[in-house]
Amino acid sequence: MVSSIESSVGIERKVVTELPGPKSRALHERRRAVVSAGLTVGFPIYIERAEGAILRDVDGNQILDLGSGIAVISVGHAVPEIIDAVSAQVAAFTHTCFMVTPYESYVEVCEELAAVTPGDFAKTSVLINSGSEAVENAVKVARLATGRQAIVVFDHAYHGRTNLTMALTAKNMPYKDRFGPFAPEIYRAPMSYPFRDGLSGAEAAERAIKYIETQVGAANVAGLLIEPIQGEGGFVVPADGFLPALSAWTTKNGVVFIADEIQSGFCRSGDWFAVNHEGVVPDMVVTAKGLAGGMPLAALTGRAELMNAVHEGGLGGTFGGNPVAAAAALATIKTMRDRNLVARAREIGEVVLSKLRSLQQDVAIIGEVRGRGAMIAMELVVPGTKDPNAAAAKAVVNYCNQQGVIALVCGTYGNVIRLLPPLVITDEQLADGLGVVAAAVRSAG
Ligand code: PLZ
Repeated sequence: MVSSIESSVGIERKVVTELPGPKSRALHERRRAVVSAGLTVGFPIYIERAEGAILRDVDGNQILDLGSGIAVISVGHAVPEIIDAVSAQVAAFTHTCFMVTPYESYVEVCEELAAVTPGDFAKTSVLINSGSEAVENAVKVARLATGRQAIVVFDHAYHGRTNLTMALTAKNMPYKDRFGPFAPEIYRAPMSYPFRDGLSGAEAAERAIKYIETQVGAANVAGLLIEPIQGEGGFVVPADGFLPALSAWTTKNGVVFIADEIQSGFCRSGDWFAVNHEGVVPDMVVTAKGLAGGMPLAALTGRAELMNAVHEGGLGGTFGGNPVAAAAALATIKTMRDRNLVARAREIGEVVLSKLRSLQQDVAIIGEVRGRGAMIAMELVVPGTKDPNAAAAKAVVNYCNQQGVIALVCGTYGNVIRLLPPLVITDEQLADGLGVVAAAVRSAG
């Protein structure tokens, strides 16, 4: 099948032109005339092919991808099993609309979601197109199932760019600025952010719960929505005990606990889901990104009694659970199991943590190194303080880009460098990439 076509993408980082090269620069000029200026311009090298952890651009540069297209390509680029599954599905049929005439792969994806998400109770799912849309559906279902309206979210949260999810997202610029008015009945509680608040998980949970009980009222809360490790907000890992305490509070108060595992899920954190590290079992889980190996697919999975409380026709969408995306998801999940990518994510985490922690010993701009599995970040500060150092973060990413490495910035203050390598990255590629990142940090420091 298609996967047997020999790929010409190498396995090594190789910069052969200035970056961006002449062909990328020409494409970027064309883009300016027709693509909205409202989109972020990350690193404008235009990609023509990719394999494993390497992107090849139109000028023939081979770029090491430590971003995975923002945590999507966890299984790597151009996985033969996914290419085969997608190609076969394209040839069979590409769309019917599951609500009009259904097909097996949608059901199979929901069976897999029920099996891999935490909790051994009956679960049902709805498949949709984007992370934001999955979050929107979680809010719809939580409200309908509880008959309540308030949704509690957290400082530094990122949940999307649609109108409802902008309201759920914390950071104003660039996500929300002048795009309001925003949806009502959204309440933002304080997050556990050990580097900045110094609180234990129990203390931070008590603070959040006190806020909710005094300013919202437990009986008004439909759902508590949280990223178990915050993504865009800065790879904030809450202190141990924070998530279990919140989860216990939701159970006690009839509140739906919704884990946004869009960035942290599907092996990324060194477990199938980041909530598993503390044995937290959410009532609902939202997934997207890594789920379908690069095809657009998202899901809301939850306790059957909540998900099935919705009247027939209350959930859906034209493209949701598209058969090609569903085929990709099945091949992706199988690949994750077959290659034991949970274990590989843990190995990557150990290598990255030890490298960056030793770098922290001799570079004063690293305030903290944190994360789990293949989801590790450095928070950069002004030396001797905890003041965010966004300029250094920008310099580090630019340096990496010039050396042919993709690394991404995140954080409410724009001062966190996050590494999200494909989980199939080789040891050699990882060592090479970390060498570049270390040189970049030294140069910025
Ligand atoms: N929830 C936790 O990480 C997407 C956003 C990139 P969509 N994060 C990348 C950008 O600048 O738009 C994300 C996430 C978490 C929800 C979302 C939203 O997922 O698929 O982008 O809608």
